[in-house]
Amino acid sequence: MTSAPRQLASALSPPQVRTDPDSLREWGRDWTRAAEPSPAAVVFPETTDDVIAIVRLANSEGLKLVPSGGRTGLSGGAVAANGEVVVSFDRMNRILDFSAADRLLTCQAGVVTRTVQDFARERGLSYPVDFASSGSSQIGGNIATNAGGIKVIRYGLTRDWIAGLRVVTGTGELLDCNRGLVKNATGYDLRHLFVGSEGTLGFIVEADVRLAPAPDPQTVMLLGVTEFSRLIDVLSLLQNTLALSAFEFFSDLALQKVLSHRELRRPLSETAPFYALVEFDTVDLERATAAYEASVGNGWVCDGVVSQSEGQAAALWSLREGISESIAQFTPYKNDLSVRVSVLPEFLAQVDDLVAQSYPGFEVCWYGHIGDGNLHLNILKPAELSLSEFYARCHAISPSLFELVARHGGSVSAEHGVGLLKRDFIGYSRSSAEIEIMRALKGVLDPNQIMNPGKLLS
Ligand code: 2HG
Ligand code: ZN
Repeated sequence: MTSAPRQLASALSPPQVRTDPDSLREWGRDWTRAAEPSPAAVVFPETTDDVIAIVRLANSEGLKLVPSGGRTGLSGGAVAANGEVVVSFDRMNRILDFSAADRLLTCQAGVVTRTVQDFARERGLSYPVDFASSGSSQIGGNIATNAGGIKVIRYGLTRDWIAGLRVVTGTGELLDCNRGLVKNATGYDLRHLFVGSEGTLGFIVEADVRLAPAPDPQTVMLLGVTEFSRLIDVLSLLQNTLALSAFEFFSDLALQKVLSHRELRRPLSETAPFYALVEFDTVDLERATAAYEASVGNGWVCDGVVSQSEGQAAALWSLREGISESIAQFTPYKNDLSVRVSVLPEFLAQVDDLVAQSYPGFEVCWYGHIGDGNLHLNILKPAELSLSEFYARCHAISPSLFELVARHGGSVSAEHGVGLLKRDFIGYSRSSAEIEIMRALKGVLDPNQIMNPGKLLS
């Protein structure tokens, strides 16, 4: 062992430190394939004191630390490509407390999202933040990126469910932020500073997570939509008619990729250029059916299907949730854009034009959480292009796309975080004054710049 791993092994215990090539490779990266993992070691703290010891050692020995949760990130936030020490939260995976009266659970950062959801359900409650990666993403990573997902229009983002945080700052100090309080008007709410900070200010070690009442029974409807712009008409009509839990969309290309990857049959007898997947309370079924018929009458929708059971609802959801996994083989160049919903019609029309001009010959997969203004635009790599050539061509186009986002007051990373991949583009969504304040805050909480260096801020 070289000196850093040896020092870590003496601060922790030897089995908590790994340096074998397979571990370095596995824990050294997330779902992005942009940079080759090359960490010096992976450490597995088991307690908050372990995390404090690691951060103190890093400060005194000049080690750089990269936090690692479920490694499902899509912006390279958990990539360790420069000899950093990866701090994995896999062994800090316990639910520590539950209070029915407060509707709160307290857990360590490494608890998997699905475990939190199941725990809540078994107690007649729910944790309503949900996404395709719930089975492997960890709560600490969700908080560090303020993860969104598929139910944002009804339930908001991860931030909205975090009632308290314990954080080890970049100086090794333990902060106990907000302690699960509903009301606490005592100055700056540091809890919210750490939500979305991507491990650049400190490591989240424990969270108090708010739980919701169990949801009423839900029905899913899949609609074939005749034109891109009609998605917004269908959204407005349904939103004025029902309380929606989700309004997602995907293009026919995205559907084709899922169908062939999972060997499934088409869900509708008619093929449409776009599909909307809508979830709502089953009690509203009659109103949803009337809205569907009106949409067909207006020529916005050409076909549709409504789930008759939980199994059918899950099968329809899998068409949307399976997209990311199904296109991974094409090493897509990912865009995760958002604008205000009111701006969507104009924004989408302009993105559509730009994409048609800029990516002739490339397959462009559209999908996302259109109900909250979030669009995932994935450009698929043609087999004959090398990865570097493909990335270079996409990078050349990104400034025009991001100009468009900036002109519409949008965000260049709606829910995947900035990490490495969007770092150089953050100026399209944040002013230089804001970026300077972010740097100053980092200087206070991480003066030696040891926490996830190079991510979010350059
Ligand atoms: C989703 O909405 C995820 O499916 C992944 O946020 C998006 O793969 C993507 O670009
Ligand atoms: Zn998404």
